[in-house]
Amino acid sequence: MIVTVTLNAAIDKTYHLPALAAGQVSRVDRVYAEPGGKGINVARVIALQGVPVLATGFAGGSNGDFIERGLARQGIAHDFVKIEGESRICLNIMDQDGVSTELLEPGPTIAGQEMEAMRQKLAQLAVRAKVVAFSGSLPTGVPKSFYAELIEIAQGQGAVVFLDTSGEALMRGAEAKPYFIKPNEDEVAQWLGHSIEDENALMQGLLRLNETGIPCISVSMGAQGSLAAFHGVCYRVRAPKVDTVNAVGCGDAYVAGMAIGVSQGLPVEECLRLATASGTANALTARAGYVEPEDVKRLLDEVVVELIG
Ligand code: TA6
Repeated sequence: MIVTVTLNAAIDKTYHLPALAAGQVSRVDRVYAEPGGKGINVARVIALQGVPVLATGFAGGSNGDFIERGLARQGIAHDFVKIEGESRICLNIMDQDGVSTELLEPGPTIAGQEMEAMRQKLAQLAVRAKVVAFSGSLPTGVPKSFYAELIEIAQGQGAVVFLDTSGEALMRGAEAKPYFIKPNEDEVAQWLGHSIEDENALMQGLLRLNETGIPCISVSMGAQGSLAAFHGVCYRVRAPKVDTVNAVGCGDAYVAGMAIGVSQGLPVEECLRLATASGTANALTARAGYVEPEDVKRLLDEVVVELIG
């Protein structure tokens, strides 16, 4: 089983409208409301590909109820720590030209005993998990070191750990040496302590990070694909060209594909192929964190994985 952890779960609302004009009334044509937040998106994309998954994290209030009911309706197993606060709403406003504006709420304040409940729940769930994937921002009140703590708990139970977050939560979480991370170029530069001039410098930087004890690192190049350093070997991965309908959640779908590949013990190239095909398939649907499994299968053959050093 794969377990996904979303500490800052959300209702992801997507508003499709002709144009967003600041300071004016805009009428919305279509609304999608889904259980969301990065880890929940990861769980959905895994479930859609028929692989056993369980979503955990913090959920509270009527938004938390909506998230849990939505997951049940979508057939996704879940076991959240119930919190006093209200889970957040994340809004994606898409205009007719496909330009997306995201408004992400900070999320509820988490109390000390709720964090303790999370530590205990994770210890129970991680025993049964091959992969535990932590994704997304930390809600208010949660220390930046919390991911590192949870990673150590999951690793202590024998799970392979993924961490997809940003900024200080990533820097601190990475100290616990997760198996897979997905930083952006700026975060890699911050780690290395110098700017990155070109692809070769990025590649050398990722290899140095491998040496610090993080075996698998992917840096997204957007629609072009990604650059990855896995176990001291670098790969350039070219994504198939598609007409993007909604790019929100592509990174989460990439993590989902990678988690499936790693949990099934696929070779590195196949993991990168599945991750990229899943990320690209997400771009083809109007919903965030969603894929049609046939799209993933079809796109697999179109992903190009090159060994570059
Ligand atoms: O990756 C897209 C997305 O997952 C949205 O679905 C939205 O919920 C958001 O990211 C949350 O990101 P955050 O980093 O705040 O957890």
